[in-house]
Amino acid sequence: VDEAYLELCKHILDEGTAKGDRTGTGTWSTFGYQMRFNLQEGFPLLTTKRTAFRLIATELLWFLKGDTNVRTLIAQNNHIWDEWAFEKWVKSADYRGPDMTNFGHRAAIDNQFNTIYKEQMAIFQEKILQDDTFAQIYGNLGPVYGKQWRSWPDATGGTIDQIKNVIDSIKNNPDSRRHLVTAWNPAEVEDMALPPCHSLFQFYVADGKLSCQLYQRSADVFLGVPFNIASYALLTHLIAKECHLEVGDFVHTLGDAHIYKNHLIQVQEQMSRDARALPQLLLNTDKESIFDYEMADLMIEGYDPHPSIKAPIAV
Ligand code: THF
Repeated sequence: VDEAYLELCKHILDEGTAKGDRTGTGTWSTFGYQMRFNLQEGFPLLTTKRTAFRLIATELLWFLKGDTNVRTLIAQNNHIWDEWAFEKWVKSADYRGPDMTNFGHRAAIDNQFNTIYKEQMAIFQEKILQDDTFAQIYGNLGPVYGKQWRSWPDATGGTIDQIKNVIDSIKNNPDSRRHLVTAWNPAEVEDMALPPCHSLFQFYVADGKLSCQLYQRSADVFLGVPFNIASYALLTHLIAKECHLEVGDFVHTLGDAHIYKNHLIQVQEQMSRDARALPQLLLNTDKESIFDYEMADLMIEGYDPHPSIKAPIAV
């Protein structure tokens, strides 16, 4: 896994074009790339830097429950979505604090501003946890993954549960070529705090094994991709178990695959490290349904990575 991932990093550094982006950070970018991970070889959590399985798993369970509010994540000390909710608050008329225009970019380059930003972010997190009304308004990211996966609005005022449907179709018609879930809802993209990066995925059954392919339109290779690989590997394990199948391959197809310019030193550090043995995933075997899993049901065993490498997230 680390080998394929570091090969992607090398490909971008060798072939990438300097490209501006929405966040103003600047990237090295390539278009179109594919990796394949055999899930029988171990759980694909990178070993060349410590990658936080707990954050990946709590995020996936949050998607699967159909939740789109960051309060659930913050309550579990998972802060990977905070910036996108915070942005809604600081742009609203309810916000009275110091100017937070372009906070992500400014926090990364200006220490003094970073201190002020951190204070406001701490206030935001506290209000999300303490104030129900505030959390309902500003914790909600709009119709993002959880909403589209579990309750995509249909044409008659009802909703479609894509996860339930795809599990049923895998169980009842394994050879089908229509085991698809899409988070990219053109009618609702405008209302999302962030349009889905992992936009579409498909399952495939052969020889008693379940494989999954993801089309990811935009891939933040240093911070996002390690999470995305492990997240879809975990999803494939959960669905395979529910459908009484073994796991097959996870195929990861990338659109705009980029390395942010302020992640370059970190990527080079990681490329100098040697891969270690992959860990194993352990699932609590009591749970019948994929919708019943809690964090305590998911465990990683034998994970012995190199140390984590910090980098600023582009907002
Ligand atoms: N925006 C950007 N710019 N990149 C992304 O990868 C991304 N996501 C989600 C939504 N918007 C995105 C959020 N996913 C981290 C990892 C994944 C995220 C967001 C943040 C992160 O900062 N990870 C650090 C620290 C983790 C920690 O708190 O310990 C890391 O070192 O892994 C892609 O779906």
